[in-house]
Amino acid sequence: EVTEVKATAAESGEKATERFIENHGANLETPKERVSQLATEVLTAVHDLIRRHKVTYDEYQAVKGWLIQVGEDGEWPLFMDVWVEHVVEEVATDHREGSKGSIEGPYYVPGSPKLAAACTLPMREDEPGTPLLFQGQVTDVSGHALPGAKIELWHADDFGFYSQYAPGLPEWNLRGTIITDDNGHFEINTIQPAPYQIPTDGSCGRLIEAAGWHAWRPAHLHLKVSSPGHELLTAQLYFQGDEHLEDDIATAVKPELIIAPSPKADGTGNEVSYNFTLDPL
Ligand code: MBD
Ligand code: FE
Repeated sequence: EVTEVKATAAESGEKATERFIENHGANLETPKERVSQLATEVLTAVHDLIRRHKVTYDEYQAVKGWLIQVGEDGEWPLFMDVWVEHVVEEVATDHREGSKGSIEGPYYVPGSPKLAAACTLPMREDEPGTPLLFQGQVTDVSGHALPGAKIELWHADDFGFYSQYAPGLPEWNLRGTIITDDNGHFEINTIQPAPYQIPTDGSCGRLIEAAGWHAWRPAHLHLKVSSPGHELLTAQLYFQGDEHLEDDIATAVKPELIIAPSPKADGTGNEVSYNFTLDPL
């Protein structure tokens, strides 16, 4: 029987940090002028804030200790993706005419198992949760179907845990790479994920608690949709009626990304259609 696992900040953070270093090892060559300008503006913003709020020595040392601890907990990927990435995504996709995207978040793993257009995501025999049939089509901005498009789908389980970042889950649980059929269609069987609470026992959790915030993201599906000659679409889909659509800790919800699954006629769970439109490169 499937039971709830306990994920700790230290475990999931350490894995997210390891993964990040594996996938983003190369150093970016950025002109000195740009580095200097951006670094100066960040530091000046901090200096201004210290003056405006008369930040004390005790507060300065507390922040220093907290920053050190974020690294020790491996929570820099989590911190950056929760509180910063949404603005980078906004700037990067500003020009697009096709589907809206959203942030990648800290739990993407490349190379998930390849699946046919009509498929079931890898899951446990008694995977808990409401079954979801998720179907649709991938097209370009003129509405032409994109056969052979790649949809990487990953999401949390019914307890809010991601495979490879929480103990006790099969390696590729609820992760797959789906290839669209000759008409650009896909038809994926999975389960509806649960709302996700970012780890509360690490440094990000300490910040949330100290600030009186909450740690929740609405339930979501993560996707990367791609096809040669088109821009990669990184997106998330959310569920209508979720109590955290309006106060996502990661500020990553857009109205275009909210789906409303309805009960299937045969009573075996829910179904929903969603189409993806990819911009040309
Ligand atoms: C998640 O699952 C997520 O998608 C983001 C953005 C941050 C933390 C956990
Ligand atoms: Fe997520």
